[in-house]
Amino acid sequence: MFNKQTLITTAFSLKDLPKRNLPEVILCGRSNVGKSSLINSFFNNSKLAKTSSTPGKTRSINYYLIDDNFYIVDLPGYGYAKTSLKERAYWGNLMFDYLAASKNISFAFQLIDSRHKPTSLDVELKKLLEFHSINYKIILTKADKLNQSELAKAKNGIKDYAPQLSINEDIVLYSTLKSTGSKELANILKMFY
Ligand SMILES: Nc1nc2c(ncn2[C@@H]2O[C@H](COP(=O)(O)OP(=O)(O)OP(=O)(O)O)[C@@H](O)[C@H]2O)c(=O)[nH]1
Ligand SMILES: [Mg+2]
Repeated sequence: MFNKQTLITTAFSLKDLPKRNLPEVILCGRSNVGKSSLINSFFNNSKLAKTSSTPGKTRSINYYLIDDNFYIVDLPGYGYAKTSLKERAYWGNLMFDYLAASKNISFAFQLIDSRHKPTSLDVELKKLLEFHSINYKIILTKADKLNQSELAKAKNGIKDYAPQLSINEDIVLYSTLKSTGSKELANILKMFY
């Protein structure tokens, strides 16, 4: 399981999406939250996804084929203050159209920085996932930056954000530095084997 990872497609528009029908697991969340870093850390492959301390690194929809079983889809981040209005509109439309068009989205992870409250854009995206009946879990990233009681508080905060989620099963703490959360993630992704 999780042996081979290949960047298959870098799509800037919907016509570039892969034609092959495989389950898609999408990673979405604000710019800089750690989507691309999570891919590298989970698959222990630091050269797989491009990451940056400057928000807005991932501009395209990037498909990683995992073994020959499913795609992990790294989506461009949202909410970066310096993004131009034009780019924001581009992101919104791309995301909106992608979520509506792709029939293969099997699961979504919404990543939220464990130190910050969900933003209004997080809420919008979550509503979009719910509108399309996409099952999702929340990943609280950068868990190494908080202590145990702060992490417990962060998890509880998500209960207000998405009350239907179970604290123990649907909210995963993740850290690329401590590899917190890898086991939980593997447990979810093994459904594609
Ligand atoms: N301390 C710590 N830093 C992290 C962690 N995950 C990511 N980072 C840092 O956060 C920054 C942003 O990471 P990216 O993975 O590029 O973020 P992204 O969500 O892909 O951002 P966009 O591509 O702009 O949407 C980088 O400087 C990472 O090193 C983590 O678990 N712990
Ligand atoms: Mg990225």
